[in-house]
Amino acid sequence: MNKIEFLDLGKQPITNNFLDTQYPKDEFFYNLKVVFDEKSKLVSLKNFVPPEKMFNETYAHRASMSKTMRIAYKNLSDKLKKKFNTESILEIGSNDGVFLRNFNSKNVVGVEPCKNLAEITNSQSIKTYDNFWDLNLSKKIHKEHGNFDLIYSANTISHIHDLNEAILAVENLLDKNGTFVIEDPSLSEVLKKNSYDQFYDEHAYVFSATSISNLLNLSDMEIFDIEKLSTHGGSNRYFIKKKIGNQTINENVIKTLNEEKEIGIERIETYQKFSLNVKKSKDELFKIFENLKKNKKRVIGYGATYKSSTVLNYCNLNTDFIEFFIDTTENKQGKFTPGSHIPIKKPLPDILKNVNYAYLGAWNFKNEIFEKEKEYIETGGKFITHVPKPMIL
Ligand code: DWN
Repeated sequence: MNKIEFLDLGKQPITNNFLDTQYPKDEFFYNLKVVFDEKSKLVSLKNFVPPEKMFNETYAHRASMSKTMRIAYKNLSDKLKKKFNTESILEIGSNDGVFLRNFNSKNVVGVEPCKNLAEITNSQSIKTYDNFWDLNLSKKIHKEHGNFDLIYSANTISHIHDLNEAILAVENLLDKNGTFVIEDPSLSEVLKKNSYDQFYDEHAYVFSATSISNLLNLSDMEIFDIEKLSTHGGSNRYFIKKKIGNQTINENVIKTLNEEKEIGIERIETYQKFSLNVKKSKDELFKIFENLKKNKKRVIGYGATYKSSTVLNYCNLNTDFIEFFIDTTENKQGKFTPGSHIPIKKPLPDILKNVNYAYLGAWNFKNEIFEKEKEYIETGGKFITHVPKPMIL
């Protein structure tokens, strides 16, 4: 038994289950516990939630809803076009096409198990398979499209439970000198920022370069470059090749692995200390909300993110403390946050009038939000965050 439990975030709902009624009778909950595998150094949820419960035809998250992300994907596609031969591109977890729509190549294919999202890209002439990523699908795509010279996947590989099969399925489709690019939240950043809200049902894993490298050791692929990104609260972008491929290995790889060693990514004690910081963060955040309630301040939530579901449910924050959330995603509006049952509203022009505090559910878009809400800030409106520690901004 190599897996050691270090964090218990309590009873949690399905983060994508934005509710039609405020108090449903049959809401699904599971115990959100996090474990560290001493052998592979992988950090994962102890209990995986069945994928069909999470990724279905009512999937709410639309990657194109933030300007920051639209720009980030446009810039990335320009860069990849320059850097690699991108005649044929496959994206695993293509969401609403925010990345693929930047390409005009001969062979652009998406994979997206959430049927409502796959429908969007299929209607934009981006061939999209509405299936889960596995070896069978990979073989089917191979028959229909052959090999790919670029396989890209952002915020998806960490959602797939059987990582060995997911990697095999990529190997099967990747050209000899092709590049597999993945990006996911970085475990180092989670530890540094105490951003425990990166743990929720969909995030079966939070990767480090160390764990990705150990995982690839079981395959015929290896990392040849790593970029650190500010997106999604701090992510890593891994460039992966076949061992027989002709790409050279950048010194960033060893540098990142060494940095991770220095912060103790390979040691259970690091995670036990993190767990204590998380408990402290919960108490401090709750005190802030309690105090504001006592002083009769108007408090709302800004960005009903999946991440914030972990915070709200772990810290027992509900409509006693947060009047409502605002969110730009249409299919969240008019609904209620999972587990915590807080109404979600459309951000109409005057909605922040007379609001004193806004809890930043979308803390990862702080800059974009602060830029947008200049008037609110200038007229005395404040934000609350829990990252890197609970505070008023
Ligand atoms: O990995 C995942 C990430 C990429 O997306 C998925 N498992 C699910 C989802 O997680 P999330 O909800 O934590 O992601 P975001 O991108 O942090 O969500 C931002 C939310 O905030 C969106 O619902 C849009 C909203 N928003 C807003 O209302 N006003 C965002 C901005 C920038 C704004 O100005």
